[in-house]
Amino acid sequence: MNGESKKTSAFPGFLPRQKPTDRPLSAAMHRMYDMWTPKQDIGNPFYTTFRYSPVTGIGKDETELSVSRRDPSKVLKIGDLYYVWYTRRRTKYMPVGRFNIEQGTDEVPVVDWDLADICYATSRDGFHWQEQGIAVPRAPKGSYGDRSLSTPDVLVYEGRYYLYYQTFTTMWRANDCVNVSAAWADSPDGPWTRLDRPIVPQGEPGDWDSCAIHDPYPLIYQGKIWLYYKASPIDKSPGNLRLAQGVAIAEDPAGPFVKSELNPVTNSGHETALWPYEGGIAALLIQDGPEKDTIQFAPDGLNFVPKAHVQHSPHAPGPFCPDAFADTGDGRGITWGLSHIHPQMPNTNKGLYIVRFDCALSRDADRPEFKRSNLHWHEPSWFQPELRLPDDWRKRILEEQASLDSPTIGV
Ligand code: AAL
Repeated sequence: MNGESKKTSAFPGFLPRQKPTDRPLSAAMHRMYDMWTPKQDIGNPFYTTFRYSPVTGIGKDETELSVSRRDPSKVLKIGDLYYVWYTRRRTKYMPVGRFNIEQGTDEVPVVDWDLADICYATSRDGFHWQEQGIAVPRAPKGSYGDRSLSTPDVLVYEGRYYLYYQTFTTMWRANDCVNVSAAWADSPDGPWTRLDRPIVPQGEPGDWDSCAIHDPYPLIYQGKIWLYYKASPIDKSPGNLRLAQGVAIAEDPAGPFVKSELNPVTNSGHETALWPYEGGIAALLIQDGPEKDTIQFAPDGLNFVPKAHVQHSPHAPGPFCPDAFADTGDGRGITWGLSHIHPQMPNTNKGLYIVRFDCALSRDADRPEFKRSNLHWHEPSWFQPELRLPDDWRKRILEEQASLDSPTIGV
């Protein structure tokens, strides 16, 4: 080349489908191919936006009582009817808060999911629901599960229905320490028989799941019952693992459930929704941890990798997932479900309520309108209480600023 250096041409505007090998690539462009997809959000089957709708029957409740409906299960369709199970609390008093446990009584809840039962509702269209009442009530006073049952999810196995839920005895426990038990029925309308014992027990002191076993989420996968759950350790020192997800596997819905030795299988997430996808399992991780607000995929149900970032994810999503128990090895994905939201401030005493979300995570539905990125939020979102800078922070920031903000160097 007679000493002339050959200048690489600029990167093409049209992203090549294959990773270019004839030019240097930045770390970001390597990731574009190795981790994400050159088809970008619009062509990424794991990317979606979410749209929300109010629902009737189990949505916002205007009664005088302090009412909460939250943590919806997966939605099942049985004949023409959709079914959902959820935590319902109806108390005369509002929760006193997790720092006032000693103020909790048989009538005064400590947290929003205290003094609750497992309720269910049915619908013909997924928007209009009829509450059918309590499916599984708390156990009689003095027995296991007498304080609160919450955060259910549902399994159908060999023609029987199983509900798994957090089971609080005597009193709501500090740090939400709790284990999971179950009930079964021959019909989705019950009657339910409670198995009044821990089905997924807490780990040993020192283990990552020694305090809370939360958010049980059963699927049938590879011929067995896979029960995913979120957990946390007793020791809450900074630096300790918080809110990761594990899985326990059983051949019988009543257990024994054997915890995977790979647990935890996620490092993030909160009330994670999961669904069979192709030959593996997809998961929507929200709210907590370094990989919050991502959709992940594990080809073996265990080794999850982020596949898309999402925004404004549904909280505690319970998707309609017709093949959750089919174990076809060819999971189709999801298009909608139910989730919960906090009512508008300052109406917090009302507890949470259920809404519907729609999305585009199904291999069978083409929904380009859900594939937009570059979303813009309007005033009410920016200045809602969780985002607006509180007055006392502002005061401290102004004080700090006086010493922190040295003059711009070089002017
Ligand atoms: C939720 C869930 C569990 C917790 C509480 C009710 O976000 O993680 O269900 O116990 O909060």
